[in-house]
Order: sequence, then structure tokens, then C-alpha cells
Amino acid sequence: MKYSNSELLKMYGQLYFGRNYELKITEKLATGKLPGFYHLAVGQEAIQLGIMNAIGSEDWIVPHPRCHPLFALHCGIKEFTAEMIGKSEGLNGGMASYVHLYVPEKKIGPSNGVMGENQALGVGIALGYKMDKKKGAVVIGIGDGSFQEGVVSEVMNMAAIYNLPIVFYIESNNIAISTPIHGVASRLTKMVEKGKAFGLEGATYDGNNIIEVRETMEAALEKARRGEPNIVEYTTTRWRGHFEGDPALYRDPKVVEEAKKDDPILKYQKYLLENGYATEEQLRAIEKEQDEIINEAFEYAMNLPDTTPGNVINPDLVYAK
Ligand SMILES: Cc1ncc(C[n+]2csc(CCOP(=O)(O)OP(=O)(O)O)c2C)c(N)n1
Repeated sequence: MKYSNSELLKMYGQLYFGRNYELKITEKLATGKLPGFYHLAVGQEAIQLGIMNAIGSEDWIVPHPRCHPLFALHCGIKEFTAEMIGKSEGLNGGMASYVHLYVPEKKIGPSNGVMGENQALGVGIALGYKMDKKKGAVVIGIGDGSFQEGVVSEVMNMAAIYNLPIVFYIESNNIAISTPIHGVASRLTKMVEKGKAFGLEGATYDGNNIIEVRETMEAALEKARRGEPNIVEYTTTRWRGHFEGDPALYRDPKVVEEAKKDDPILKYQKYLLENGYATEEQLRAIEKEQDEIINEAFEYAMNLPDTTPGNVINPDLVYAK
């Protein structure tokens, strides 16, 4: 195994955090005290967290927006939580939430509610990397539904013809709000094939296996840093509705029942235990520690004073200078 034991256990903590941070959102929403509109990635955590571990300090990430755990762990859990619920102490002064988050000092974002736009902005960042001869690469995420947007094809072509330092990754959960992707929004069953049409090499991997995600993203990044843009696809399943409050009546509940048999967290737990990388006691201790971190972050953020009407309309906080 190329990762040390402590690294493997750290990744377990992150996965456990990701799942339980988002479940805490559902718990708090039920109390009526948590403001906001949420699109959770429960069941899909291994993709964003495997990638987070693969990127280096010179790399930039424009993630697929369904990624609270990545934002929180990459930017600061308390600072992100404050941002997510609109408090002035948040990463963008509480003006962005997670939908429009941009934290250039952490080389992450921008996030954008207009599907397909992030990818164009990410290609612009990568063009800047190439023109300024920067060392790293840019990782650009997209859902398999947004992948059908026309602008995404244009910018994949740009990435290819200019040999930009980019890895595109697709979170293939086979659904866009209520529309299935395979055979409905696209005749392709492997979205990565479309990238190949533009000259981007790549393959499809198990998005519920954090080690597979990390290793394949590390390899993809090495290529991108050498000026070989490429694409990877990670398959997974969205367990909850498109947003919190969506009862997902459009989908056969068996899809989620089946997906739960391939839970990325239980799968990783099993891997750690069977290979002797962790004991049950170690895992329980990590879980306890993460539960405390999550509770503290929500307590901190929810007890901050509400933002002022003056801040909500403050142009200095809304527009970039
Ligand atoms: C240009 C544009 N069209 C439509 C929407 C509405 N919309 C928001 S999310 C979404 C589906 C995204 O699906 P996918 O990219 O597969 O990501 P997932 O939700 O599965 O994570 C749509 C259609 C939008 N935000 N922007």
C-alpha cells in the first residue's frame, strides 16, 4: 500500500466526517432553525474526498458544486459552516453560501449555480496557469447531467487544442434532478467517451472506492501537470433527493436500496479492517472525534449573530473588485 497507516486512517475520518456533516444538516433542518437550501452528496462522498487528497499545493480545484464536505475540509470547517448558513464570519462574508463560493487563497472555486459555467471558468483558470507558466494543474468537476451542456463540449475542445493543464472529472450518478442520464439525456453509458471525441484520454472508475479515486486522480494530475489534459469518470449513486425537501418520487426506491449495498464508507471500513490497517477501536475513536468536530462547527455557526440588512445589499461584498 502506497499510503501510510496514518494517511489511511485520516481518510476514514474525512469520509465519516463527510457523511455525518451532511446528515447533521438534515437533522438541523428538521428543527426549523437552520436556514438555507441544500443539495447533499450523501452516498457520493468518496469522489470529492479522494480527489481532495490527490490535489497538491500548486493545484487548483473547481469542484462539482455538490460538495459541502470538500469545501469544509479544504477551507476550514467552521468558516465554511458559517458561510453555508449566511453568517458574516463565513469564507465569503456569508454572501455566497456554497452555491457561489470562491476562495482563491485556497485555490478553490468558483462555484456557480448555472450548470456548465464552472467548467468554462475552470478552463480560463487553466489558461492562466499555462500563460503564467505555473506549476500545478486545474481539476474541474461536473455532474453527468451538466456534462450534456453545450459549453462543456466547447471548453473540453479548448483544453485539448491548447494542451491545458486540466483534469476534468465527472460525477456519474446517472441522474440530473429527476432525469436519468443513460439512454435518456445521452446515448452514452460511459460519459468519458465524449471527452475522447475531443482528444482527451480517460477512463471510468468506481467512485465509491476512495483509494481508487485518489490513485486515479493522482495519475491524471501528473499527466495534466505535464500539459496532457485528460478526463476521468467516477460512478456513484445519489442517495437523497436532488435537494433537501425533494421526496424523489420520480425514482424507484430500489435504486437507492441497491446503492446502499455499495456504501463508500462501509466499503472502506471493510477494506481497512480486512487488511489490518485499522482496528474497530481505532475506527470508533475516529468517529467520536469527528462527531465532536461536526457538533462544534454547527454550534459555532448557528450561534453567530445573523448578518445585517446592510451587509446583504453591500456592493463591496457582492461584486469582485
Ligand atoms: C444552465 C442550467 N440549467 C439547468 C439548471 C437547473 N439544474 C440545477 S442542478 C441540475 C442537474 C444537475 O445534474 P448533474 O450535473 O448530474 O449533477 P447532480 O445534481 O446529479 O449532482 C439542473 C438541471 C441550472 N442550474 N443551470
